[in-house]
Amino acid sequence: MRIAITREVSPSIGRCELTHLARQPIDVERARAQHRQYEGTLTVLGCEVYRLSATPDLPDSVFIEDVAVVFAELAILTHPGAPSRRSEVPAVAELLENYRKLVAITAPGILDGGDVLRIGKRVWVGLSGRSNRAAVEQMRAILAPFGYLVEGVPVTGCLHLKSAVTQVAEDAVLINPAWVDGALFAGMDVIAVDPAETYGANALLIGADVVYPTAYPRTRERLEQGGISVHAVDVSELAKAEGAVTCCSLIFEA
Ligand code: CIR
Repeated sequence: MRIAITREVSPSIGRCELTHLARQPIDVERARAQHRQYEGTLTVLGCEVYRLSATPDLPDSVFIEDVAVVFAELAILTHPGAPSRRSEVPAVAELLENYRKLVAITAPGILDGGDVLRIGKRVWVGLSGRSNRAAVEQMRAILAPFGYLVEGVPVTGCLHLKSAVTQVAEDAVLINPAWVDGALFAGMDVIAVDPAETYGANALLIGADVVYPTAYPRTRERLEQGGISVHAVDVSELAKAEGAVTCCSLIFEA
């Protein structure tokens, strides 16, 4: 069974962390409606969706990807780079422990799940404002017994590694080459975002389908021309909080 854990949009999302965007008012009801449609798409793609509730003290908790990284063998709880997000972890841990053994990243390591890209047994970790080398070392030690190769990757100009690159097919990635070096993915098909769609590299691969924001039609066309099946979702309200499609769920096989 494929499970997707999501977390309700907090009533205080307007007080979210912001790094690259100027603060704009966020319509909570609209964000919630978009989030429910996103969950509906996950259901259509075969996920059993479990939604955790949110509280006003956790403005960013809808971006659940950042607090855990789930592997087949275990789950890693992160130590989020933004201190305001560290209290998001316990509720997610409580649910995840039903499915996986849990291991935690600890200080001085900082890690956001948005910086972790896993393809097969390779794991790239963005060295961003939210994740550091100490966390990469901890991940390497945790994952080495299972044969994963963990590599720290410089990321510039964006929040997380997965703002710059995501997997869109078994052997293809979608990247913004201004933010991450495409040479890292030698041997795979590398599809670049349309230059006018800077934030368009974040896509969520589920099976052979891709969940993708409606905001980037030109890049979407590139994906479809590459034979990729795209399910478009409007996440414009969540994008004001610097969120996109990978960050709103934790997806794994039970
Ligand atoms: C933050 O800055 O932490 C949130 N406002 C946005 C997090 C988005 N997370 C993600 O893309 N993985």
